[in-house]
Amino acid sequence: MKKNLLILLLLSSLPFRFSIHAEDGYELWMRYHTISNQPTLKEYKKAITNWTIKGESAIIDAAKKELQTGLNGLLGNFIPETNQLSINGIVIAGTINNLSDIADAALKEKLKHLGSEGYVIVSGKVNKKKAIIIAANSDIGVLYGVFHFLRVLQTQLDITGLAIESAPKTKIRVLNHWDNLDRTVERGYAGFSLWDWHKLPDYLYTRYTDYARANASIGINGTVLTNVNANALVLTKDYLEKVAALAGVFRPYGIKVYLTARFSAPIEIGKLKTADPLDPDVVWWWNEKVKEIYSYIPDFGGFLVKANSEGQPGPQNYERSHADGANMLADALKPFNGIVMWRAFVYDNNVPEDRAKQAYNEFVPLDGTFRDNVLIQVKNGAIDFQPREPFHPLFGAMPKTPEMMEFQITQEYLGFATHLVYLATLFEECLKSDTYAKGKGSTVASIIDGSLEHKSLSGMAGVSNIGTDRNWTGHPFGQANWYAFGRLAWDPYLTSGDIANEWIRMTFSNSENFINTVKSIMLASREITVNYMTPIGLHHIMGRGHHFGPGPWVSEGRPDWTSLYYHRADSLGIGFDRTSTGSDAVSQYFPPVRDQFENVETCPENVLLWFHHLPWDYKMKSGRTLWDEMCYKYYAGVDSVIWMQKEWEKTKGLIDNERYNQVKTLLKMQEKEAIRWRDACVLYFQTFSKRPIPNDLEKPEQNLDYYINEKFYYVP
Ligand code: GCV
Repeated sequence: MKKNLLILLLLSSLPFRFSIHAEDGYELWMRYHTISNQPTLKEYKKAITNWTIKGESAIIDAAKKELQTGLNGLLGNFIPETNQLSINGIVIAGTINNLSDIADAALKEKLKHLGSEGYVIVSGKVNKKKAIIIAANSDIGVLYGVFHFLRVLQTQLDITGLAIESAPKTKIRVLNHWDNLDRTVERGYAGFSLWDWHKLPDYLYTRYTDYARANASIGINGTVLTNVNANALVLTKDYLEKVAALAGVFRPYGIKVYLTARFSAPIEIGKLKTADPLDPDVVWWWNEKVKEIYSYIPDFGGFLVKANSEGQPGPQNYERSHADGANMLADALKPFNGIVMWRAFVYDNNVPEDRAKQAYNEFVPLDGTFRDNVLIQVKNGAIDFQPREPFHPLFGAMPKTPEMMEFQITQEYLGFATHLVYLATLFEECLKSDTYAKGKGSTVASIIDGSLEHKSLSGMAGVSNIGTDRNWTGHPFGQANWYAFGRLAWDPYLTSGDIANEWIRMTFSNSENFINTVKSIMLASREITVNYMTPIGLHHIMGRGHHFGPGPWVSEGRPDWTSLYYHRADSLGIGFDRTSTGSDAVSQYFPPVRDQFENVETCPENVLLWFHHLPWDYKMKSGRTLWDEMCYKYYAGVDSVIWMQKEWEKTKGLIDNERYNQVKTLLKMQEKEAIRWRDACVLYFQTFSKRPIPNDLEKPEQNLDYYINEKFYYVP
């Protein structure tokens, strides 16, 4: 007994950073391990001796809990809550109303411009004593401010002269879970769905709370719980009770719940004969359904809808338009302040038109006909979350309609959860693209944040990569993509480098050595993946259905689900001609972007084959032929994965062994898969080019048949 006690005492006296549990990644970027840099720790301890958060609400309770946990962990000892304001080193947080005694005019003025979710964090004096003040206009602003303050400490910034002001630039910042009610996740690679529908509404895992904490910490304020390939069952009473239970867990973290609405629900669960959006019975049914939903979830956010796409029902089944469908739902939601996120991801295999053009063709004529609580949710590119796509031509083409971004965080086309691909660079590339919708400077970011057309409704959605895996995302670096999505939804003008810097510090270490190495891996990783998968603008050449691994030979089934449709390789050359002599998709872009893509000389080489069908001996800027360039890109992709491994090995000993080894193993797997991509693609395209692989490149070990005949069973 005595011996056990001694061991316990010994263990509890160890600093937090030598945590006795394995580093399994569960804590994400909210690790709050004690700061190991002694001078910084000393400085922080001097500056932070006590804390208080004014106000009373579930959100304020969440903020208190977070601040208490965060400070205790980071500073390595208990930091007490106090009511005494005349002490040095107090952190004081609250809404401006609750801080009116201590807030000066300047602080009040600042908050006037920061809206309902913004906050300020300032170093100042209260009762002549040094204090740090976190002030906001609302409780949720206080919680966001607390998370930001903890981030400042986690990333070890100077806290002597804090003068932070922050407010989200977009209004709706949501994760889209493609989670089914049987707990499978469409395109999910991190286990099963977090939502344990069977045990809901009674059993509430602490993971639900940690999910909400993680989202709130990066400013995400909504979650669509269910798959866009929707099941009407979730709209029935039994499920609404379960949804309400989840909403109850998320509410203290400012996260609203949304559901996907299956357009045919009035037939499937309402026993109506039709789902025609103009039919009075259908309108009545949705109105009653929406009322029922709000009786369970008073702050329900609204619906996300995939209609008339990939077999999903929609208004076009009744010869009605997307606007007819969206408006009918919007009218039902309007009295409750709910919104509709109507997806623009539509294409029809019966339409002989280039798939890349269809969304634009369908939606642009509807501009101005949507209700004011409808947003059109547009994928970043016109095809489907490819490793590289030019930005979607719909951005900026519907000036009267709020357009929100849909990014895919889960790596459906980027190697699932075995490839380290930091997606913030992809997100940033798209957000920074200039659409020229209203002349120079009409970036995608300025469209989706509503600033270009002065829209009050704006938003960003991210298709979640989260599941029941202990570390949430399967690959430890998948966490960075969740993190980056949230940060960019809050501020689409942040850079991927700055976001990586924050995330690495909070998730792994503040060691400069470690940060520099890992940041360079992260920032290069997406281009590396493009190189070994789809260089020079190739796209959609993944394995059939599951999209795992290469499948440039995929040729059966509906044409726009084959690879041949996209790469169009033949004996003369390769690429999809989308210029005015081809499908003319370029005409959907504003000039001068249209002209830039149209002209083979000015078209960026990284999207060349997206827009042009070019001969194998076409001269690239490097002086090489197109064929040789393609080979070199594929080989460079694999070489770079080997480089990533070597870089990662330099970090041994700088972080815990568990995560170090996990990433090491995954990088090895990534190399294997990159080789498969390279060899399969080069061998396949060689059957058309009839040219040799350049002499200085090693030859593939297997032949093409080997790759074509490889079978992957039960791919997630
Ligand atoms: C949810 C792609 C994916 C589908 C997904 C669809 C969509 O086609 O492969 O799994 O369906 O996009 O975004 O609706």
